[in-house]
Amino acid sequence: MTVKTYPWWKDSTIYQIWPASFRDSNGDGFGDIPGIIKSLDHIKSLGASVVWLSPHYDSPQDDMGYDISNYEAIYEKYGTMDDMNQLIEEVHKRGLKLVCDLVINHTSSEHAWFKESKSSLDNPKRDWYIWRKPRYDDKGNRLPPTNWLSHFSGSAWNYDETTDEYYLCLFAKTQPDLNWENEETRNAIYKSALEFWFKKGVDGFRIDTAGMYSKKFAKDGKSFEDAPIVFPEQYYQPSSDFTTNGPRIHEFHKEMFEKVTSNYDVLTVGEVGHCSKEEALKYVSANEKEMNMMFLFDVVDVGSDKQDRFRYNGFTLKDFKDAVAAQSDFIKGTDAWSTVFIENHDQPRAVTRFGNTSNKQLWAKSAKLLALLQTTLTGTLYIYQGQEIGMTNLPRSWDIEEYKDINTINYWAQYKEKTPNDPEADKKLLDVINLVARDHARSPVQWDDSANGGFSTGTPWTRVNDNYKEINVKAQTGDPDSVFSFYQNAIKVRQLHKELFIHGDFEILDYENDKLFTYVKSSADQKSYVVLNFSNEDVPFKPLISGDLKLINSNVKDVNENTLTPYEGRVYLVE
Ligand code: TEU
Repeated sequence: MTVKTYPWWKDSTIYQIWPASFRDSNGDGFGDIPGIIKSLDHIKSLGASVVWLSPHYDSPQDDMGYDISNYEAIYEKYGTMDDMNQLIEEVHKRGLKLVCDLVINHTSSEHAWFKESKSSLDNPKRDWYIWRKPRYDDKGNRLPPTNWLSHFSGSAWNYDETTDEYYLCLFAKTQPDLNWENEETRNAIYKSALEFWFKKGVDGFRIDTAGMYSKKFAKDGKSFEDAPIVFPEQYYQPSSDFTTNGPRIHEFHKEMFEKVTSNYDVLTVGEVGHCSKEEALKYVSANEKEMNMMFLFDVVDVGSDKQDRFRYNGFTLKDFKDAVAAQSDFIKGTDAWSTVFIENHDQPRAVTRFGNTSNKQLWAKSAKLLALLQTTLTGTLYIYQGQEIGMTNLPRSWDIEEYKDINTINYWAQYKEKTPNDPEADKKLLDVINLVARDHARSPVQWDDSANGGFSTGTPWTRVNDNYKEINVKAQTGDPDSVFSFYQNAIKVRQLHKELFIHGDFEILDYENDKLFTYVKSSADQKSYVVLNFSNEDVPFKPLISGDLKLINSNVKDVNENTLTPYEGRVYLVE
């Protein structure tokens, strides 16, 4: 058998921490860095080798830290710089690595750079952000420079009276987009957001909105064009044609690689979302020298409109297979690399969305089924806090007031403005929010069955899921039948057969089957056969491949040769 070696970031399993809801050590109701340090052994025992920490920087928290007011300071509720230095040390002491979040498409409007930029038309930092003059309709009403829609509803431009101009903000009004066209701005970003932390010893970055830095100008090279109308019932329209994968994006990434990231042995993973196979290869082909790997959203967006997650129409298993293939296949035969993930802080809980939480037995079985899927796909594996114990979405019975995410709040408010009295429509939208809102990932991690699930001794900033007594880390640790133990073992199996599961080729065998998801993973000298029953029915089992099948992992105790029970999954070696 050939033994190959790979860069560490390919073979790693990465555990994502979203600090506000991970673990509170001082009873103020917010997760914090000392709470993370206390929990590193849990992460290590899962089998993860890298921790990705969502933004820990100083921030007014309008978008939970993705609105940074100072790249070189810590948000005070999370701790101090000393705590952060200690975290880096404690992570390294355990042989783990630490990857931070790099949010450089925008800053907070509270960042000193923006305060300067906003102060006058001739401030030296004026051009560090994207300012444009208003336009006016026939009646003389002031309008934003374009009809671009914010990802958080309404206009992507915000008017500023001081200078009678609008600034671009593709997310919240308090998240102004930085002007990457300005070289001085780019160098300041490299120094403050990247170098500062590399010098402290962090091992890489998850690069937020990595496809959005280069905006596409109109022919005059300065103004912007209106976006095409895709949602006819509203004025503001998705701007992605002008704001994602733009004309200079690869130049910017190449510069960041050359000037900064290539000087360190670090992991870089870009959140890109959607792009063609050709475009994807530009970002993550090794030869292009931009980033190591990227997150594509095919799987997590399945069933939703790509431009608006709350326009949800459901999906078939075939759609899901397509999505998995899209994220896996683009690297086939290339020097590019990809990622495997099904949850993060922007997504609902996978077991609710893709599994079955109607009873305890199916909940555990389908959470394990998803673990089998994730641990057998090609690329670097990412696991989001709580996924390893099968945490679920928030209960449908909760009121909309329990939802705290700006994305959800703005969307609901805008909907209510247009539709004040329609209980039927309300119910429909609430069903969708209960399925796909970002809030589901953001409820506190359930550590044990004590008050607040052991997350905090104070009042949690956001409500703990009612099911913490049944679903928690303590109950699952050491229980051989738990979802957590299953993840531990599945990660071991993945590591034991790296060539197949981390690096192998992926081929779907039963594309048209609407109950089973069957695929083959192959390396130079081995094959694995994976069959996953995504339905709530017994399905006959007939191997679609020749050779002897040797079972190496499964989520049931007694495997029946001829039948797959509901949500049963099996991983075989083909001999
Ligand atoms: O997300 C960018 C992104 O494209 C999303 O998935 C976003 O959550 C979605 O468009 C909203 O419906 C990143 C971060 O992951 C997210 O948490 C931030 O809110 C966002 O950037 C702004 O920094």
